Amino acid sequence: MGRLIRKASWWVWLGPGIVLAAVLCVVLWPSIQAQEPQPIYQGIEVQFDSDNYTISEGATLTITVTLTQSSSQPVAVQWTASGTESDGTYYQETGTLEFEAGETAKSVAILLEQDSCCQGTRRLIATLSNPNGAVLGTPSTARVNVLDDDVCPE
Ligand SMILES: [Ca+2]
Repeated sequence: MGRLIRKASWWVWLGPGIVLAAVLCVVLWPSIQAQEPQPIYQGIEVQFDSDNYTISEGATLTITVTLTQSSSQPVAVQWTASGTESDGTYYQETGTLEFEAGETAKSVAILLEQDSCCQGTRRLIATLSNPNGAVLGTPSTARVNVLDDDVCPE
């Protein structure tokens, strides 16, 4: 008899408990969903402001990298500029740009070697990679034309 009563009282609590849990789920579900963390980079793209730059040798090239919208979190991206020097050696310069929260533009300054050789227009390629807090937009690759300022002998 005592055992039967204990069993009955267990059910008495379990029934309302299930109902209460179901009600709480229905009531709280929208706020639980709203709090689900979204990727911070959703919709934020990092890219060059142009896919083609032209500059004279010996000058400083400024490449601007932009975010399509500001982020509430820091954003970082690696950049690389590479090509061939006038003496034929391979050139590569690389670095990381870090955007503070709210910043949407950063610049990279690259000094282009001055020489006295006549070599015509040289080309460098600038690329963005490994974004953190954003995704790569377009353009993430840009061509850099380095104009020769030396007069070629006849
Ligand atoms: Ca030159």
